Amino acid sequence: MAETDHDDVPEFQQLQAKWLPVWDALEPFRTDDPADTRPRKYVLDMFPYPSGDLHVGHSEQYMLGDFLARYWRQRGFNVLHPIGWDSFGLPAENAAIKRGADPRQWTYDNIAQQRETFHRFGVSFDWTRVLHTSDPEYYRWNQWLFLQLYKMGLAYRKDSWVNWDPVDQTVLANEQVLPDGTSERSGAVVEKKKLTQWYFRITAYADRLLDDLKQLEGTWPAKVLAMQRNWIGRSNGAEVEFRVEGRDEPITVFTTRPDTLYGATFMVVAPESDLAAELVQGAPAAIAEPFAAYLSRVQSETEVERLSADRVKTGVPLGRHAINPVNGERLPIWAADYVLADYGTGAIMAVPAHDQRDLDFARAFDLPVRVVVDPTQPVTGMIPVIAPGEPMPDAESADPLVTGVAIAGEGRLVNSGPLNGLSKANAIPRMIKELEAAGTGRGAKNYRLRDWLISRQRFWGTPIPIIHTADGREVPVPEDQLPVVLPETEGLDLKPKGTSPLGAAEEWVTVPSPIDGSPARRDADTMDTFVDSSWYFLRFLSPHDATRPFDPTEAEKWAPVDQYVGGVEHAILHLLYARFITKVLYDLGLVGFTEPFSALLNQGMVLSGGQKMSKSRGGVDLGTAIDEWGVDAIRVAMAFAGPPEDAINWEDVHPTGSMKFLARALRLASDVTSSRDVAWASGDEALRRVTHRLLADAPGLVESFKFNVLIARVMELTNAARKAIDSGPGPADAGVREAVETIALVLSLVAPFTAEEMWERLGYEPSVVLYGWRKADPTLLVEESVTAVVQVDGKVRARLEVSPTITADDLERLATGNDVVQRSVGGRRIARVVVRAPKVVSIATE
Ligand code: ANZ
Repeated sequence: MAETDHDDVPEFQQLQAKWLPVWDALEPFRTDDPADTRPRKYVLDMFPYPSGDLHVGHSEQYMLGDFLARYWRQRGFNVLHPIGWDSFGLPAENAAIKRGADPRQWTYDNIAQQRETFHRFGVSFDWTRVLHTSDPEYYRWNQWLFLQLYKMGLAYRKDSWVNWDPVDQTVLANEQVLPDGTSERSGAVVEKKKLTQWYFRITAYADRLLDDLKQLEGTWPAKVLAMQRNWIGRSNGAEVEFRVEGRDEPITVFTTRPDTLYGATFMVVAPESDLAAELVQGAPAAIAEPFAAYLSRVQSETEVERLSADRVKTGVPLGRHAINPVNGERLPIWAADYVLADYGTGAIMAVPAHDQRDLDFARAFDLPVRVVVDPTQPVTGMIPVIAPGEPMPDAESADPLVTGVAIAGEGRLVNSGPLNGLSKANAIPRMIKELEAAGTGRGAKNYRLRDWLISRQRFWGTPIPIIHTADGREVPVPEDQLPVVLPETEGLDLKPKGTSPLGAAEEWVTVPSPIDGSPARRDADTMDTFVDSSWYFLRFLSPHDATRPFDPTEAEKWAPVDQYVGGVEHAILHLLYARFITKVLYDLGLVGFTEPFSALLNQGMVLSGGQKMSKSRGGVDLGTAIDEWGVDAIRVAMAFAGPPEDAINWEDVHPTGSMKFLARALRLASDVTSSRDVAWASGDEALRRVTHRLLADAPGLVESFKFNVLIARVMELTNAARKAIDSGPGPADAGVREAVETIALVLSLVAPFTAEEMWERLGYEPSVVLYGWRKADPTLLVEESVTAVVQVDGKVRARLEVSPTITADDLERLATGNDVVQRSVGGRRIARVVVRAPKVVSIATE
């Protein structure tokens, strides 16, 4: 083995060149042996998008998945650890447009490059299961999935206001619009457009998506569970019907506060709703014109702007009135942008005394405010807001009209007929009961979650398997005619223009109707790529099955995924969609579980100069880093930089230090002189203790993802073994061999090339990954003692042998009771004792 001239750093490049072909020939990571009876684990990394080559920021995730896959393999499991590419999507298409090339070319060139880099990086993938979502053999099953949802009534088309990205010229799912109203993809300010689009009815699964999160508590990051909960956003309340003068149908509103119904003083509808349009129909110009002007202004606003609490309220009256069902009062109906068309029913009862936005609106337009919950009347069982002895605030100081602050809190009902005197909590169910009895309302739940908009007006995606007949019917493509394969791009203009480029592929788009053969047209839209990634974990189980999306027997064996690894940027979208589709597959009887990913690890980001590493900001290319430091040094240095959930700065990653450490570990393996048959369970005891403590602790460290601590412990053992060889029992000692073998076995999780080389030098056959984990000997785990120093007035007076886990109280008692210590204190009084268990006791006298 050649070594460079500084610090014995070996040529790790040579190790890579030596071992990669050995692994390729041995294929120790394949999982397709039907006779394999080991228990199974499925470790999955979120599959990559092929946007150019990998940088070291990407490598963190795949490295962590690899540590875990290698660990479970050593623990005796048959571990499935597959890789594939999420290879449809806009960047390929945009790059292709820029260069006038085919998106296929760009995509598959990048995949080849990433694949090569993953292979070099020594990730233990089962390379026989590679899939690409842009292959017809994959996306035909997206189309199949679409047809199943269609049959179940879960895929449908409707006209609605959608998020429009004016740069990419395509619609976006709500989830793809950032809180500031810009597109997650292009950064453009998202507009609203009314279009006919395909949706998946994910809202039908809202309760299950929410309730099943309980299954994931403790194994998914709490933050991700909270984000899923918020996104689904279930509110409990009631629907209330208000009769409208001059209209047959009532207006239904959703409210979380039915107890405040007596305080409703006006109603508001979303300006862009069909209801608003209908209510102004035939209105005089004095109403219709301001309304039209207001509507066009609202259409350019983002949802976030509209909902912002501290915004000046705007709106226009519609000249119509509704009747409050509980007291018959006439309520004027307004249109205002703070009410959204697609939340609840798109109409609200406004209760300005108790809702801040309603109050702001009432104050702006001089509408009445009526308090119906009195906060000065304490509610039994509630901690009183007014301290005893303090004067009760007079009604005036709580009047929202005076203070400008709505009363959202507890209190007793007033001005509310039969509800008077009740607490808010009691008044809500009571009001619901009354509404139900009168037939003017009912208890209801509402969700923030919207149906999933899945159609896109772009080329590089899965064609939607629907045919539109000349007489306006939509006919599903018969399943035996799948896949509907994308046409060639030759002569096709891919530039975004608001309609799908596929619509211009005349030969492709024109087909005979499956019903009667008359001329018809294919649906020209393609699917959101989140459809592709919503079920890919199942396709890995039988990736080349030409007869079905996945083999249910294989799914039973392997799924759900035991450990999923990926970025927190997918905390909402991807995970929610995969959870939804899994439940649909469950309902179809195709899988026997309802959650796809039993455990989730979110790796932290790799930052460079304090910013997320990316190509454009000069991210460090993984291939180049491998050339410079070698695979193992990068893996060790990244893992050592901190807990995997935390962000790490590339500036704190020191592969050169890791190279030196790995060189030292490797040198140990060359130095061991005892033969392979030397008995474990003998040899230098101090060293054996260090070895066995590592063996005992490593599983816990790995399973709680503390790879940084694990590496520190391997370093500790490496130092101890070096000392034993150089100045202890020497290289022939059985304890030395045991220590070095343990280093190789544990290192094989993080530094597979070094570990493999060590293993060979220790006299074994490749591959180290085929050797099992070793058990710690419990007799070597018994605690040792540590030396505690006792000082009196700054001078060391005694040394005590104590347990490393001794408590401060016990140690103080031992120290002050010690003869020598008592003698040196003499007759003086002890002023202060400072204890730092288990190492120091410091006594000060007066
Ligand atoms: C009367 C009321 C009185 C309300 C009160 C609140 C407090 P969450 O919790 O988010 O579900 N709302 C209903 N539909 C709306 C829409 N399309 N756009 C804007 N706001 C809408 O909020 C439910 C509450 O938000 C509902 O309860 C309604 O106002 C408002 F003291 O009704 B409430």
